[in-house]
Amino acid sequence: MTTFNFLHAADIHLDSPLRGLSRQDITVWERVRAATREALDRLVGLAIEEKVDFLVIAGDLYDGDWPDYKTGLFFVMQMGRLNRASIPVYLLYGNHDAQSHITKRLELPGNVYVFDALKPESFSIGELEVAIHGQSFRQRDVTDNLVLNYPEPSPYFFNIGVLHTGLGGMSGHANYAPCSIHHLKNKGYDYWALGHIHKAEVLCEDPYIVFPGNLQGRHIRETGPKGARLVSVENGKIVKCAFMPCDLVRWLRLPAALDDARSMDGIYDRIRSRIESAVKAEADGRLLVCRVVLEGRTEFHSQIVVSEDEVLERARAVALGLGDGIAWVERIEIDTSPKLTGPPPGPILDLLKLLREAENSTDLMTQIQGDIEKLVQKLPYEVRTDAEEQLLNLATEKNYAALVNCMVPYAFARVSELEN
Ligand SMILES: [Mn+2]
Repeated sequence: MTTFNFLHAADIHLDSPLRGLSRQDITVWERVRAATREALDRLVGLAIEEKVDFLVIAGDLYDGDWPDYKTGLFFVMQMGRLNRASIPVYLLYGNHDAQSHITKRLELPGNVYVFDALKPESFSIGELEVAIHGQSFRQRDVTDNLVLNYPEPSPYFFNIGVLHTGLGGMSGHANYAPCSIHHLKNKGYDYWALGHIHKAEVLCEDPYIVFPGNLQGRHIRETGPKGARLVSVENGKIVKCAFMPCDLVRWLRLPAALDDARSMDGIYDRIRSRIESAVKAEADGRLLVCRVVLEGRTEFHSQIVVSEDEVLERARAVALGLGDGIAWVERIEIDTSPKLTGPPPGPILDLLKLLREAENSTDLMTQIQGDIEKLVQKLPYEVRTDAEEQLLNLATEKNYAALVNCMVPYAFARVSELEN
C-alpha cells in the first residue's frame, strides 16, 4: 500500500449566520459575517499548502437552500483553486444540503466527485490504492441505516467510508442515518470520515472513526477551536490524524467570579483580566467572542441585575479596549447571588412570598397568558424558534409559571435597589 495524506472536513454550513451577533454589533459584524466563507478559504489554502492528495467533505457543506447563486459560486471558486492544484474533492451531501432540499445547482469543476443520493457509490484512486465509499442524503430526514448497504472494502486498498450520521443519537443533533459504532467497525474500512456532529471527536482509532466537527463555530454552543482533520497514511497505516484549525472567530463561555470585587469598577477590572487571559490561552490570534458569566456572591448583585444593559455595553468597551479585533462580548449571563448583610426588610420578604405564590394563582396565569401570547404571536417565526433567550423560550413554550419564577430574582433586585 502507498503513502499519502488527505483532509477530512464536514459541516461547513457555508453562509450560515453567526447567531448571537447581529448587524447592530457593527464593530465586529463586518469581520464575522463572512466567517464560514473564510473558514472554507482557509481549508482550501491548507489543502494546497500541505499538498494533500485529496479532500473529503462529509456533508452539510451548505446550511440550506441558497438565497441566491453567490453561495454556490463561492464554493465553485474554491473548488477551482483545488482543481488548479490537481487536488480531487469527494463531496457528500447531508441533511442540510440534501438533494431534494437544494433547489439550485451549479456546474462543479471536474475535480469534484459527488456521492450519489440513491445508492452508495465508490470512487477509486488507483495510483494511491484508495477506495472512498459514501452516499449522499436524498432528503433531509434519512432514517435508514445507510451503512448496511455500503460496499465491502476493496481488497488491498485503503478504504474510507464517508457518512453523514447522528450515529446513535448524540446530544443536540437529530439522529439522521442512525447506525452504531459496531456497524462502522464491522465494515472493515480503515477510516470513517463522518459528519453531522459539530463537536470534534475521534470515536475510535482501530479503525479510525472521526467527527472533525464543524469548520467555524456559529454560536455560543459551538465553543473552542474548529477545523478539519489532516490524516497521514504510510504504507497503508494511519500515522497521524491531526486537528487543523480553520476558524477565524472563536466562541467561549467565560466565567468571572465577582466575590472579591469591592466596587463596580472592580467588576470591570475582573472582566478585563478574564478576557485578557482567555485571549492569550484560547484565541490563537482569532477574534474571541465571549459570553461572560458573572458568578459568585456579591454585594453588587442587585445593581448588576437592574442595569444589565449597561453592564453589557461596559464589558464590551473593556473588550474593545484590549485591541482591534481581539475580543467581543456577545452577552452577559448573570449567575451571581446577593451578599446579604442581614435579613431583607419585611416588605421585600412579603413581595418575595407573593411572587412565589403567584404561580398557583389561576387568575394571574390567565392574565399573563392573555398578555404574553399576543406578543409572542407577533414575533417572526425565526425569532420564536431559534430563541436563545430563556424568557422568550418559556413564553413560547407557554410555561408561564416558570416565567413568573424567573422574575423573582429580578423583582427582588429592583426592590432592593430602591431601598438603597
Ligand atoms: Mn448535519
